[in-house]
Amino acid sequence: MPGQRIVCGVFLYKALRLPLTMNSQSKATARANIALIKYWGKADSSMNIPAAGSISITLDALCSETVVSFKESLSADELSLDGESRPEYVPRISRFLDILRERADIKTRASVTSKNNFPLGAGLASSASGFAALAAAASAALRLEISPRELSIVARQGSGSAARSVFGGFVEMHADRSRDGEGSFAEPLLESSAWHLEVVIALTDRSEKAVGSRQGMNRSAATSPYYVAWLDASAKDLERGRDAILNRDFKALADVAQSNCLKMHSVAMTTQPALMYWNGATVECIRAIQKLQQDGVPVFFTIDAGPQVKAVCESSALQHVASTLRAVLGVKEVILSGLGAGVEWG
Ligand code: 2P0
Repeated sequence: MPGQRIVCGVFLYKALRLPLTMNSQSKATARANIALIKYWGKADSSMNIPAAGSISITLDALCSETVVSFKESLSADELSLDGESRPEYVPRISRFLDILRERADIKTRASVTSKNNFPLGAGLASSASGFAALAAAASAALRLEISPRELSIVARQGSGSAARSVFGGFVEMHADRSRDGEGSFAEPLLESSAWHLEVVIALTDRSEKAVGSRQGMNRSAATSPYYVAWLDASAKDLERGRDAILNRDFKALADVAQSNCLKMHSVAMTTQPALMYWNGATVECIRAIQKLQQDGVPVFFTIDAGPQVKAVCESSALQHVASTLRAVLGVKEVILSGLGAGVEWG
């Protein structure tokens, strides 16, 4: 049950009260997710509450593995990301760890070591898997007794999409700004084993994007003439997306996911200055997928804040979709992924 404390399975964590000073280490893994009904805009920046709900699928193939070590010997938090020290990200990580330190009533600094098996900042949801893994590892290292829902609320404060990566399969994120953000959490909608979908990610550019999602969505809210219409449409799209998933209706999910993706990018493109996340190969991938659809192949596209195209398909179409996208000019690599699990410890 969402409201229960964590007492079993991967969420097993016994509350061992530690002294207020401590040296303690834990490791957690979280997977990236891609939104089929997207989050683009905040209701409250200080608590990082989204302006609308969202629905995602958690991907098996894209992982962040994070070790957090609280050490009395440290005078400041430190971060190693894929083998490199990244001091520019430390202030954001420190603010996030402060939420958990306050809960645990300690001030001890932490060393954070995170490894990702995919490019960061390229529209592949690295902040989602990264902050979900960080929240899980840090709360375990601090021996906090925390429910999956509470973990999702904590992860949201690091990155909105991270709230969804706490869970596996099909996940819905709620956008309730009341009760100090306690109503804004993700929860499972359908287990991955209940509907076998596959994802083909066409990588068209591995470099980090010029404008990050956070800055981009805030700019869209301030300047796009379509922002209010986008939020209005989100409520209906959420309902359609949720129904399609619960009914395992591929055609209905394809229709609403593609339409929602294009609405989000219409808002991005009409932001000032324009947020043009696509490149030429992105457009060619969309055309290739539209051609497959005309030929009756069960596939649809979605694109996040970057130039990569994610093609979601039924299992029977996986090899056909993968070979089609691999052949598109400008596609550098395709990554195949099934749907994956939520956070795991150890
Ligand atoms: C999503 N994206 O729903 C949408 C689609 C990008 C495009 O969630 O400011 O990195 O850290 O809460 O979570 C990216 O936004 O933003 C995102 P913050 P986040 O997946």
